[in-house]
Amino acid sequence: MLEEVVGKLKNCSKVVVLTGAGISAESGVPTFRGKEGLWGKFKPEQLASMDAFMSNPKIVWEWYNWRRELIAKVRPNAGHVALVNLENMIDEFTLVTQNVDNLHFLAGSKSILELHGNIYRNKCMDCSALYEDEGDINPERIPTCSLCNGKIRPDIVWFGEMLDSDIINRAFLKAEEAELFFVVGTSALVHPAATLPIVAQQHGAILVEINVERTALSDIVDFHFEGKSGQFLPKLVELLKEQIST
Ligand code: BV8
Ligand code: ZN
Repeated sequence: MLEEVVGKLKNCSKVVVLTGAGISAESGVPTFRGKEGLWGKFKPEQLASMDAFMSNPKIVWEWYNWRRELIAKVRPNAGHVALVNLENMIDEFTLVTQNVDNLHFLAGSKSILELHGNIYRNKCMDCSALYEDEGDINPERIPTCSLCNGKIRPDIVWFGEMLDSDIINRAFLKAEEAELFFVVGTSALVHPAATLPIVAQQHGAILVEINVERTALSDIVDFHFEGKSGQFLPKLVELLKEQIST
């Protein structure tokens, strides 16, 4: 199965990889919907939504500060690094991530489309002005925007919020052009991200899923590999290197 995928991959020039929280799990970042997942303790609506921020900005900032501290202590894992190596071997490679943990950037990936924002970026909740160097926010004294006095919030896409139109449009364009589309470490439950692999397949892409369990996509993908991305992706890249050198 893997040889078959790599045999196709070596003849592809347009490859897209969509990642979710699963690719960061082996770095120690909790996923959202797993047993010990983030959503286990909290309800997404309670924390990752504008209503939550409007009604209780303090608890929302406490949650994001807690996640920032946790993520600051972890490093990219072999799965992130394998995607950097893959990017250097493919003519037109696009990494689309749902993750906000900045680990793909830290690993060295270049062409990243961050669909749901970035946990280290802040913005004004009213005029969206960016406050990148704000550092950690004190939940007791949330700063306000110097332009419009709006409260500063994480630059993350919450439930019910539109994604950045330029980013999501580019992601769909790349999905439509893709010859091979990998879906790595995502439960494929959140839209519009989870629509990307479907659009790719509708436009002729081969769909390859890498996950430790079956997901909402598993019945329609062309190849489903059960395994940890940190173990599987390096193997795939090694095999591709061998096949390209022969
Ligand atoms: C929007 C920010 C337009 C918070 C997040 C139908 C169509 C369109 C929209 C909707 C729809 N139905 C409902 C909606 C609305 C909603 C949605 O999709 N809801 C879902 C839950 C049904 N979508 C939205 O609200 C989006 N906006 O649609 O705008 C609009 C606007 C107004 C009105 C209507 C429409 C906004 C979505 C963004 C939400 N924000 N995060 C934060 O992060 O702080 S989403 C959240 O889930 C995370 O960001 C995460 O990225 C995302 C997806 O989760 P996963 O990454 O997949 O993580 P999960 O834990 O679920 O799964 C991990 C997987 O990894 C598992 O499969 C596991 O088996 C696997 N795994 C674990 N370890 C490993 C592994 N795999 C490999 N190796 C391992 N080692
Ligand atoms: Zn403002």
